[in-house]
Amino acid sequence: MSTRTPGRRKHGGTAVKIVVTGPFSAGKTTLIRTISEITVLSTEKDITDSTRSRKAETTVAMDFGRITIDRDLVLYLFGTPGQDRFDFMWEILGEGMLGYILLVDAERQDSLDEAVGILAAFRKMARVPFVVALNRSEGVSPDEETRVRDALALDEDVAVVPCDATDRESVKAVLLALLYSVVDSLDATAEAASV
Ligand SMILES: Nc1nc2c(ncn2[C@@H]2O[C@H](COP(=O)(O)OP(=O)(O)O)[C@@H](O)[C@H]2O)c(=O)[nH]1
Ligand SMILES: [Mg+2]
Repeated sequence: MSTRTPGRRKHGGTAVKIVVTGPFSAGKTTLIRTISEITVLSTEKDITDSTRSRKAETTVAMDFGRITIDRDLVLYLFGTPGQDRFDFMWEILGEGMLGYILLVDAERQDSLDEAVGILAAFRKMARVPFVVALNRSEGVSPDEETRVRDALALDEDVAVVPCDATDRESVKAVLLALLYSVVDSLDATAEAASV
């Protein structure tokens, strides 16, 4: 029994779930496709309504991808649909997540506006760490960061990071920022428990 399919948890490693959420057309599907080592399972559907002009298809239910960090840790990435009529999927996808990435299109104000409601729903749903990734941004200027922090009413400990969803290294940096936040929150919990 030595031949094995990679990804099965033979060594008892941990598989964790990370959700990628954000407004319509922020780049969620692209981000997951860029980083996933398996072909991303997307349930895309032709758009027939007025949003058609922005792109030809949209994710109606979810995207699913996987990245192996090492033998002991595998991340499963779930991308949420971005349109209101699929809100009911958020709770299903958010169940048991370790943390989430809120992806926003830095070039569009309406993307940030839409992100406010999505973040409110996610915060209500689960108190887990998250990072805000600004897609299509060349670095985050202090002004830009302040604008995003104010709009989303972010705590100081929430990271705001630049992102190019088409670039593997950039997507890795976003995932790392999230993993650091997770570790920080575990440390904080351990500290609170020890006093
Ligand atoms: N130039 C550029 N285009 C992007 C980037 N991310 C996404 N796109 C494009 O923007 C459109 C929407 O991206 P998609 O991943 O479908 O967004 P989603 O609705 O959040 O899943 C697609 O045509 C992508 O190819 C990026 O970082 N840079
Ligand atoms: Mg999508």
